[in-house]
Amino acid sequence: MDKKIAILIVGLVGVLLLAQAYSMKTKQVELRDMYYVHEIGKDGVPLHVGEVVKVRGIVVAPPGIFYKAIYIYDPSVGRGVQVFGADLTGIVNIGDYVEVTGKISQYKGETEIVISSTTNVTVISSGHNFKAERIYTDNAYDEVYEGSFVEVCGRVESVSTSYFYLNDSSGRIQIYAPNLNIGWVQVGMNLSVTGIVAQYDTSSPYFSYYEIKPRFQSDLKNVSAISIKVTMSPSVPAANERAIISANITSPVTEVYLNYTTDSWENFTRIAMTYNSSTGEWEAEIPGEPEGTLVRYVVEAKDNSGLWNSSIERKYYVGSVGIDIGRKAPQYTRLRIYGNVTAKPGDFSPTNMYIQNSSYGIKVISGSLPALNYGDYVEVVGYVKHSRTNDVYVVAIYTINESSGNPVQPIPMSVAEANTTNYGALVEVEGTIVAMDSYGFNISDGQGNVLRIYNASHSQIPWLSVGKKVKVVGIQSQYYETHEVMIRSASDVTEVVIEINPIIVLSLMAVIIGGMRLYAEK
Ligand SMILES: [Ca+2]
Repeated sequence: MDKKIAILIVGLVGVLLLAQAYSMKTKQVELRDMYYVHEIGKDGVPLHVGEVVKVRGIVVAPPGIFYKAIYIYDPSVGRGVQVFGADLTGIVNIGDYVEVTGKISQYKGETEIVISSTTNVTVISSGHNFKAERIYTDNAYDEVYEGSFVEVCGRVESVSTSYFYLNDSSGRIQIYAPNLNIGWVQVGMNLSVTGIVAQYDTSSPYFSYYEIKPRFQSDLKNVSAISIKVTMSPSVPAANERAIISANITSPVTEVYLNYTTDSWENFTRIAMTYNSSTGEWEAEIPGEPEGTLVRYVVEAKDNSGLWNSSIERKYYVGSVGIDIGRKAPQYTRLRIYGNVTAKPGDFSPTNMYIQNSSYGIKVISGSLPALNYGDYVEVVGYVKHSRTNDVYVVAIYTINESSGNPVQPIPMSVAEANTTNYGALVEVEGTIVAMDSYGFNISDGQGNVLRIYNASHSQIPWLSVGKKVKVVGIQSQYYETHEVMIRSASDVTEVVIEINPIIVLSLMAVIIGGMRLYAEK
């Protein structure tokens, strides 16, 4: 090889390597929400394990309680995560709002953010008020609550040296407190426990052994055995409309309060509830709030022996919110959403459908859906549910068909984009069939990206075969690690006939004829 050319090649390779090193160094670490951090695959391992991310939250378990770990909690979504790896004593305090840069990891089934140095944590602001979300004991035995800061109340079922079981009759949860004094805890006691939902599961798939870890001795309290059930009217108040909260309490009580907040318990209002002798319930009003406000409330009552207990925390969005907001709402938040029907009841199941507004869609589940057509504009009132499969949907309290409309135009999307996002929307993708099975088929874009097409409607499409290029319309969805497009009927799949450009054909013919002539002339 010519020496000059060799030097040139070496120089070029050097420049390329430098450019790559530079781009890696300057690669932006993305700020991610707690939903992203907690996305898992069907083995229970975080989908984004090994990825370096930024997350923000309030320190609810400070350094020194769980060895080198702290817990941060984002009250706006009701999710938190363990931060592990460097001793943060003297760096962060309880109530600090912090930004953490670290690697998504997992230990014994629990998702964590691993930091390598104290410089990976920055305190944004300090002295925040926060409150554990009061949930059912059975809620805590769920991947969806892992890392959350919660309070449960129930009856002690059994006691061991370092843990005990608590049950409010929804299902028991282990309270793991090896560093606290629990010698006084006895079977039959009614206790309130505040702490972190954690997991200690030693084998895959990681869907067992959830527990609550109280932080301080004061996180364990004797409470009343009374049960407080709350209802709200209307189901979701309109903008500036007051909500009437009613509490049904099983036993005589001396004091009843409604606590509510519009800023995730940074500040809250406490109102004495009044007894309505005609209904036998305690009542108070939450005043009207602006459209889109997220309101949280809890009812607290004191029994004859001076012990307190509380209701489950309830949440609602005032007025209506966009489907994009609804998809990120905390677990069990009540809301009103509007959208056009993209998958009718019966397409996938008689008890579900999909609606969409702008680029976002969502599944709606109900045992009594009206007869609907594509494009119908509907109002849905219900509550949001996140599932560990990374699916999110609304369980409808009621659905009203507002008006008929034109079917939604599918959003054109590449195979690669459909494989990395989930908007719950009606999309259109194109690719070549590379595999088929009884539940659907896979398409490829020819550039290494393969997308699952799920035949959720069990449609008969006999003409499909491997190698055919197809255009697919369907609902974009996610099931654990699998991103997929769900077809609604056989007509959602059409064959793409490879068109022959006449100009190219003519040019090719001209070249061939020219070549033949040249050959003949020789
Ligand atoms: Ca887990």
